[in-house]
Amino acid sequence: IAWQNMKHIVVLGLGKTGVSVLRYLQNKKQQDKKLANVQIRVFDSRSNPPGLDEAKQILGDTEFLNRRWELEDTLAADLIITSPGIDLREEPIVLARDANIPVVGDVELFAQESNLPVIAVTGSNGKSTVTRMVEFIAQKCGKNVVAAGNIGLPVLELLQQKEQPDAVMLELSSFQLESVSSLNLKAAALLNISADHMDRYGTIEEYVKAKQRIFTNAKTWVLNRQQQDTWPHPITGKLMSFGDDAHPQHFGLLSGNVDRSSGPVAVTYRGNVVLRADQLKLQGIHNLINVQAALALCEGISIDVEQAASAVKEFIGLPHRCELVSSDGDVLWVNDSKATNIGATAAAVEGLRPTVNGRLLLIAGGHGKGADFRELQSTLERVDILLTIGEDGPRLGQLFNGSRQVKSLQQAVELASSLVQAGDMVLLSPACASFDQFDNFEHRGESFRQAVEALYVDSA
Ligand code: UMA
Ligand code: ADP
Repeated sequence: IAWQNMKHIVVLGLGKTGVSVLRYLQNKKQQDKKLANVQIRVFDSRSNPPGLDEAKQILGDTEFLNRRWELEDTLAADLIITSPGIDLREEPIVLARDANIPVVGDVELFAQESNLPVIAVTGSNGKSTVTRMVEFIAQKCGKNVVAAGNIGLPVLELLQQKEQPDAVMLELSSFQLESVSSLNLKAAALLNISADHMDRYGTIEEYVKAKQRIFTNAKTWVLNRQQQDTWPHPITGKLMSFGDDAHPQHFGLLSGNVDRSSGPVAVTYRGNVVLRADQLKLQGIHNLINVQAALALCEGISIDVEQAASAVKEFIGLPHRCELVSSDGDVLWVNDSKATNIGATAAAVEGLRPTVNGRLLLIAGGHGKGADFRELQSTLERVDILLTIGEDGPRLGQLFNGSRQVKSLQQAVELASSLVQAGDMVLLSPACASFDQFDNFEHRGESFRQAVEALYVDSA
């Protein structure tokens, strides 16, 4: 970024990212006199933008415009910094790019301004789990590694802190990766691809391409053997793959029997067992996959694999991801509210089904983000009862004989409780975003937990 020639900077979007960008720019202006006269304008089109109160405290001489940005706004800039929620295909942004005005996100800005060692993960599902897992392992192994990015802490905030970490573990969304080009990574992982955010991408190929940008300047490439069609070509870094099978050089899983029917029993590295599945506090094959990716990333910042494998045993996972919220009445109630796409729900059903003695009752539906639910067909065959909620519930229900649409999540829980018996599992794994009925996935998960708790309070 050519700061010395800078006169006008335009920041698009307030929110968490916009606030972190403003803070960074204001500090930079204070530290570098040559930037004192740079004019910063921040735009947000929503009537009550999320970070406004915080932003007001740091605005300084920044101009805040509570309106949609037009072409003349973007063309007047020497640098445009966008929030991930903003679609780069918008005309004022496309035309500014055509006019050679640099358009960057907060992650690209961080990449150009920081020398910290960084490792990163992307994928449709499991990013946050792997991010927190790596942070947990590293801390247990005596390294101060901080998680940032899509996980909720905008990465520029790290540069404001006095004490710098040993390394940064970045969770990156496809939105963030769209504008990243110079991020140097010690190791980068692409966990998996399943259709998501199809309202923002024309084709699945475009979505995959955005994700693959994570490898642009990465030393070690951590890739999923079960999805080789998503691998970038050519592979120019050191390949370290993971998967649900055994592998002599890379990470892998060991099965309990030869035909693999009993499922995996251990994680292996270069053919040697480093961790037994029953030593983990996490459930499901997808988490054995996540562990492999986390170990590979840790190796990228020189954390010994054996030591990391020992540390991960204590990791308890994140709330709202296949989280057991109650086993009262011998019925298992599992909150997987974070399953906002088909891939996550498929992983939950496939991963949990073998652990259920009785029937599996699934509660799903919400805002489908343009997804083609037919991809869930084979997963739904493993479900015994389907209750649907939300605006796309009926579309999902069409795929399942005898499914029942209910108005609210609370009603779904009440109906479920009248249908289940000891040994059954009720799984909330919506395969949809939550905005149609809730503030966010946490709100949805909490509502589920409360409705379940109320059942047993009432019956006590
Ligand atoms: N805005 C407009 N006009 C628009 C769109 C947005 O003015 O057309 C404004 C919004 O009013 C908002 C601002 O732009 O004030 C910024 O919005 P944002 O959606 O980019 O949100 P942030 O608060 O900056 O949060 C973002 C990520 N959000 C998205 O990518 C949508 C957060 O990921 C991330 O934690 C945060 O940066 C810190 O890096 C959330 C997310 O949902 C968890 N991510 C998606 C996902 O995981 O599926 C990708
Ligand atoms: P992300 O940050 O990518 O959204 P999370 O770790 O928050 O990922 O998990 C999101 C959802 O995906 C949860 O429902 C979780 O159970 C499921 N999940 C976690 N890891 C995987 C994986 N490796 N493959 C498929 N689904 C997964």
